[in-house]
Amino acid sequence: MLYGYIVNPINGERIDEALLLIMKAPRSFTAEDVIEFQCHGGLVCVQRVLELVISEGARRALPGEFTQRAVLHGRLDITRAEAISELIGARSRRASQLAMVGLGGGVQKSILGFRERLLDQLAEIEARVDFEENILPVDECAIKREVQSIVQELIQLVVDGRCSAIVQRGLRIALVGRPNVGKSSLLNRLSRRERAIVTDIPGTTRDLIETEIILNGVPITLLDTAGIQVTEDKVEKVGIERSREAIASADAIVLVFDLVEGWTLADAILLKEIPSDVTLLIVGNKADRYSNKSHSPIQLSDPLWAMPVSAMTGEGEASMLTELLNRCGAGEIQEINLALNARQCDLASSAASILEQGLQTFEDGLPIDFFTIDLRQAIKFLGQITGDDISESTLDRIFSRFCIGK
Ligand SMILES: Nc1nc2c(ncn2[C@@H]2O[C@H](COP(=O)(O)OP(=O)(O)OP(=O)(O)O)[C@@H](O)[C@H]2O)c(=O)[nH]1
Ligand SMILES: [Mg+2]
Repeated sequence: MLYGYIVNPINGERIDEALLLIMKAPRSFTAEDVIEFQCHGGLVCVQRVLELVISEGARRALPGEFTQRAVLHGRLDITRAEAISELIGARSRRASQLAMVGLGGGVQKSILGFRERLLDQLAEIEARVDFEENILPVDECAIKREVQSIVQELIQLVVDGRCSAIVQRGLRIALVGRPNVGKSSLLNRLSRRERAIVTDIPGTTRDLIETEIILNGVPITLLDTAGIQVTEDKVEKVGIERSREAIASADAIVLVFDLVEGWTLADAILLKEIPSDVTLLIVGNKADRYSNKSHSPIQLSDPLWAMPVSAMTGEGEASMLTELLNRCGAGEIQEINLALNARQCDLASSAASILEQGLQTFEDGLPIDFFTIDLRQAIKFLGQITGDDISESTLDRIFSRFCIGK
């Protein structure tokens, strides 16, 4: 490590006092020769040093270029490289823990394991095809059993992966309901701070209020909306329009109503406005003033159920959140210990379906060497997960999602 000044060679101006770190190949992140300037962190300083090195012939790195170079030089496999991007993008501890498993080679190891097992089956069949006379006939049942179990394990991995995508991506959840039912109070309770104004005047919230919370490791953007009602107030009207936009953009809607007033016609009309494809939870608020003290779901009408909760006392909060996360498909996240990303899930799923299709060979009584075609294809899909069998365009697509300088 060298110490000195960064000097503009044209006019001799000292731009910064800095350290220069020299990393010789292959002992650097990219496995190439690398030098790193460590200058003072201020914006102007860094910018001026950057301009200077660029004017002297260096260029800015492309998004993900460092990691891509590390992969091309064999320092990292593709699953570890993807984990770096996931680690940087992690919005919750749980997301970063899952990314660390990938970075430690967890995804690679697991996929290579499946690949080995399939290669074993392939070798088993092909040995028979090549040296038919000298070996015992192939144990079709054993092969079938092993492949069936691989299919099941791959499917489980895909299910876990799709579920853990929620940890990475997060959810947008909108609190929707008539005025004064306690949406803002609920937002304040869930975010553990006085984020939104609460009054007993209907129409208090007029703008969309967003807050970030983390529930069971799932990053959630919670939206408080203006209570929807018929109004002549110009500002409130705009607020209600925004509520409708929030309904359209959310992953899940919590429809809040007032338990003391009961489920009214106006609530039912509002319910009709919610698109049928969005995850919905109906919540009856002000349970502290409701006679029935049990926290079990309340039947409104067949098939509508509501979770009782009190934004004031917090009763019913835990059951409501568990129900909400379950409905969003995020209930099992704590049990997952390996998280495939979307690209990896697609390939694992393709491998599983081609194997399933191949198993039909046995049912149809076709010669077993037909099955080797599917086996080879499945092995190829798995190879694409770890990058052993990956095209340049796929590589470019993966790295283009990285941030610059990583
Ligand atoms: N007893 C009781 N009162 C509550 C509860 N939640 C909210 N309130 C009261 O209900 C009134 C309305 O609460 P807000 O949170 O402002 O209701 P809102 O749905 O955001 O209303 P708008 O913004 O006008 O649409 C306030 O007086 C709150 O104190 C609750 O769980 N129990
Ligand atoms: Mg409000």
